[in-house]
Amino acid sequence: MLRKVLTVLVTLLVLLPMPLRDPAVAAAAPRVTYDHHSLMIDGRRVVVQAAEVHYFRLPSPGLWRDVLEKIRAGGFNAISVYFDWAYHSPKPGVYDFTGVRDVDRFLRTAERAGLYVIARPGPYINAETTGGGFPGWLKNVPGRARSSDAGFTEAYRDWLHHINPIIARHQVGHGGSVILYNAENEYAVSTDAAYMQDIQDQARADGVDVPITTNDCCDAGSWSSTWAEGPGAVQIPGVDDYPQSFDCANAETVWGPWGEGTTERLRDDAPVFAAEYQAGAIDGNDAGYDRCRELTGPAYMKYFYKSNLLVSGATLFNYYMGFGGTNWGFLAQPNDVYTSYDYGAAVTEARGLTAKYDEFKRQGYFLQAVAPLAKTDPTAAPTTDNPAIGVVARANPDTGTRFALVRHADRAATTADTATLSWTVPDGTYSLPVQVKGRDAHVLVGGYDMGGQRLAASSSEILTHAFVGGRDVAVLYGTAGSTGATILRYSAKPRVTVLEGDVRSTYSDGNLRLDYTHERLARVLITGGGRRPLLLLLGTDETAATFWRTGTDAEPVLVRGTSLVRSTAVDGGTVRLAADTAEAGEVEVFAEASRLRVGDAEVRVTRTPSGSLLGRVPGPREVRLPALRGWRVRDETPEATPGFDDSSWRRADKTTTESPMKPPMKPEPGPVLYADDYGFHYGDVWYRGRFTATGAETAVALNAITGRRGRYLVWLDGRYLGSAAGGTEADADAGTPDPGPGRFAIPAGLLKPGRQATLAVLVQNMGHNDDWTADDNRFKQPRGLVAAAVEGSAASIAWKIQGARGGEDLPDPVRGPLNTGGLYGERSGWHLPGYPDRSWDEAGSPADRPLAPGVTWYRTGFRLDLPEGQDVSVGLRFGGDIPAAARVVVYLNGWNVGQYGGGIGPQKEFVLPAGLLREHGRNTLALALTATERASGGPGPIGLFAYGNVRGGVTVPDVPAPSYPLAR
Ligand code: IPT
Repeated sequence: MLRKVLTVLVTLLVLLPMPLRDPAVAAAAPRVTYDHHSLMIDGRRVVVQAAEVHYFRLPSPGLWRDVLEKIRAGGFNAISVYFDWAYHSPKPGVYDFTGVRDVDRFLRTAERAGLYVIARPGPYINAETTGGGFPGWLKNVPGRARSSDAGFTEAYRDWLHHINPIIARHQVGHGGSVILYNAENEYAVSTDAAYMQDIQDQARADGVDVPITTNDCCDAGSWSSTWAEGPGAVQIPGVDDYPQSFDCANAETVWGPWGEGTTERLRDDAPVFAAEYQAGAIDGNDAGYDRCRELTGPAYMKYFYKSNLLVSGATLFNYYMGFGGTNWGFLAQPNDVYTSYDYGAAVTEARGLTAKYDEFKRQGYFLQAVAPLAKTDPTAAPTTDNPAIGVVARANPDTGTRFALVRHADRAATTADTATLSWTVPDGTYSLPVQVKGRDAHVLVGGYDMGGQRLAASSSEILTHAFVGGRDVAVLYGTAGSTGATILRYSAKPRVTVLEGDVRSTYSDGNLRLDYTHERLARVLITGGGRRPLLLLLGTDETAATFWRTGTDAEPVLVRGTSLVRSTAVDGGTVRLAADTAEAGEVEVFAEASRLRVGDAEVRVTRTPSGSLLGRVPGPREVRLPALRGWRVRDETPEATPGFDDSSWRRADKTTTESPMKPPMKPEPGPVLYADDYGFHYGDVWYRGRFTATGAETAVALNAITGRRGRYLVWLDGRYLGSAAGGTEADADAGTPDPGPGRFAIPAGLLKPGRQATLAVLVQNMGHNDDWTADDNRFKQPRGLVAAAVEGSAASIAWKIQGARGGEDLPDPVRGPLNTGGLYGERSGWHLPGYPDRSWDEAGSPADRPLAPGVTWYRTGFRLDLPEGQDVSVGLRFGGDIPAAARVVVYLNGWNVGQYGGGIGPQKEFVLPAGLLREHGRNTLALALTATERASGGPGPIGLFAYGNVRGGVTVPDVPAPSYPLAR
């Protein structure tokens, strides 16, 4: 308590002198508060339903709006966002928050889409991003990362003082929608309380005034609970939970191997917070993300999410991921992911909506519509006459509203079971038929003031309800084919008109009981009985998902049909929908209006017996994408030839390093060859080593650490000696490089006595290890050559190194630090639009051009003019099977949008995001292909395709970026 008072005082002292701060605002009561049950915004309880979204995985600010509107329409009222330090900082002290890094714009877009924000600036974020969000240059900073060591402290404070003010000005109460600030990430692994406290102190000093949270790992119970009142403790600790594991390859059999998935309460004075709840998976086994989507599909979501809601009483949820996006450039952390970070999420990497999206919508709409959920305590459960069906219940202590979770008692059960529940709610005791078909779960509501109605109890679930057109409209649903009953209270017998479907009604003692089977969509109009009219829509899971609830509380709109309703506005009797349609079909609108416009078009409507407007909307026009022709080709790899001029390269002569792994080089103690020590942090790096030959040399023994799936290629005096796999994370733990040195025999007669010999080595860098364990042995594990010797020689080798052009001084800050590595073509701008490739050879197609060791570039252009008012999500597809020897980096208009290759992962399709892709204009595609062997058959057929095509979408401006030549 004392600490809290002090913190408040310190915060006020820090805040008061700031001239820009409106004193009225600074003095105002906090807009975001909380108690045991929930967060409160302006005193109003909210259930926070957040989807994790990473702006850095969608390098097109115009598309941020598309994705965030989809998230909002899918029943979320919030997003959770990591801010990736490495993405913004190429060099100590240098930060960029413009263009695709404009987080101000991202936060503004979220606010406009109606989404609250949980801000997670780390400094450590994990997130399968290179270095877990730590910039490459941090590997050169002394002091253990994720601790209060001095060097690290100075570095992370600088990051926080750049990112915090941006977050602070987007807080609720300051013109934005940030409601929570997440300090660090799963800091359970370490116990440096001073570090955890300092992150929070820095945030407060930078004007962060919303509650501070953190996400504790897995089965919490670590420092944030044990230090509940000590230094480092946060206000609202949260817990991460991934109960379904990441075993995408066994999607059909896996069922909760990592636990029950119920969120632990860590503090009595704060709500239960599911800080990261599994909503997809990384694809460590290369099963493909569609399998991850199956693993974490609707059955899992129903069972685990609904169980968690009712068992833990959590009112803060963040689902990881809502939209995964792309590890474009060299953003991927090497050990768990490849280019796509689709994650099997509800919204795909190509921005498509899935069955998981439908389930989120069903659950999210419910959470938004039924306010008493924000404050519940455990209560006696209804009794069941079938022990196979287990029931758990909660009640709102103020309203008496009851919630009952109905699911199999044995969570592994896959049978279909029915039961009759006897449920005592404030209105009486009711008997309800329930059915659980396989791995499913239902949340039933009783004793609820549903708009102007009184819902005594129902065996159907509530999707949403709204007061529109002078009556309540409620959408309830249940498993197709299951029986349902709904009991509503009246002071006198109401008039019941069944407009559609088969619904029987009986009335006695104030109870109107409706009995039905859930099928298609039944419609019942109930009038009189002492209440305003009610239109009850009784559907199935499937028909419920065809509804969209938009508008404001004062002016709600309910829509059935179209593929997505982004927003609605009612004015002068006309309702306007911003909607996407994937195909022609019906649209039905419940609104205070008589005319309908969808996008720019007037839609002819008729008034239905339900009082709604019914019309038809067209689908999108068909789109034909051009074939990729006119390829030009050029081999590079001049670095391998002995005469290559490397005079401008950096001499690799350092003898000390911050890496815990010290180089075993001869002569002792150096040199250090680690790429990061020379400012080359991302992509490929070249080495050239010179020594005087005797002719007695027998082999070159090298080792390189690249991260998983990396390789290195070796030439001696221009002769290709071969390649080897680079070491991986495993060795950092074991202390010895793995898989061990690559040994390359020197062909007899290649080296002449007394003559200078030149080694040339190209090392891939697949990204930096994360720092999940807060262990510098892991995070500061080097990249590049770590051991080099010539067997049979006593001569010392003079090394030079070359990586991405400019190193930490970016020649292309627009595309940023992660876009290119040190290939000759990358350094020379061959990836850029406007590069003069006319002198290159005409290749026909790269598809089956034979491979030779080294790097070959292909370039072509194509023109697009996609239909206006349509959203065509375009991808690049590699057909056939690429030889294991080949790897391709794909550049679209100069942006590195993917890495393709047999050994990298299962991915064959790459998203070409609008904004980077000129939808109306000329595009340049460049491929940098590295081969480790001769092979016939190239990367296979390459073509454009559409992941999806809808009428609607948002306008996506082209992302401005420089063409060839770069200014510096
Ligand atoms: C959790 C991390 O907090 C998050 O950043 C991400 O890496 C996620 O895992 C996996 O995608 S860590 C949890 C699995 C222990």
